[in-house]
Amino acid sequence: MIASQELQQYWEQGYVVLPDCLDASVLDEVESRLDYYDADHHERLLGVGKEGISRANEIAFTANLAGKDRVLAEFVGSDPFVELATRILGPNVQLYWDQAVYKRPETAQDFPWHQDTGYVPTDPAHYLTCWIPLVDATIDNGCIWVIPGSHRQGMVTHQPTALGLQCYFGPDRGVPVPVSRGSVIAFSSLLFHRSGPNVSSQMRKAYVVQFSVEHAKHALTGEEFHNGPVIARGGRRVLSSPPHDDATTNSQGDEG
Ligand SMILES: O=C(O)CCC(=O)C(=O)O
Repeated sequence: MIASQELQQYWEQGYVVLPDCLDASVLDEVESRLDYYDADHHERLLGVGKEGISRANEIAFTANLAGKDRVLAEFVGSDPFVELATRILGPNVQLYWDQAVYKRPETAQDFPWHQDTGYVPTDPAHYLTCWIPLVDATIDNGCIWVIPGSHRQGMVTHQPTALGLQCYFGPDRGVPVPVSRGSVIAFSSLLFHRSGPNVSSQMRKAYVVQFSVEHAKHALTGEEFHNGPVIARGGRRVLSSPPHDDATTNSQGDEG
């Protein structure tokens, strides 16, 4: 899934696009599960308007889905992610976090510049974010933008804003990273990134899947994370017992 040149770009620029590395029929199944959880979450959002960084009719972050869904659990623990994550993080890897991020048509606001570690500080600070589009992500529908090389600054301060935490207010517009369905953007948890408004008439759908070394801890409390299963030990895939599908409850959380 990742060639040496791509690995080099990841370490130098903080991100790399891995084109056409996921199977379309697998993505169909993943998308239908995410649609289900997003619809359920959005229904509740309509009642409250805003919940953390999720806003009804604009953007919904629906988190920790692989822990309760067999299709998603298999997907995040599948060979492409085991290979990618072990190349970047070493032999022992766990799922740190997963969330659907659905940006609805005509969402005028961006999701502001941040590092993923700005939301929850981790030890080690570096983990791997895989941004997986379920539809082609374009400038018009709110693709990811990055500031290449910004990961080298380490963890920086974030300020709260109405749209989410923000770590950069300067003039650098960054670079857009449009990607087609089937591709993955792999980026460092320390990379400054944002997503643009969705001025299209279609939903922009993404699944954000993050992997850390096993035993990663909260940087302030020292507590180990248990948000997801170990997917690799000794560089080899770990087959975890599948969760039973949960068709009645949902969990959400905030993680930029
Ligand atoms: O998908 C998006 O619009 C933003 C997601 C993001 O930046 C994140 O989950 O860290």
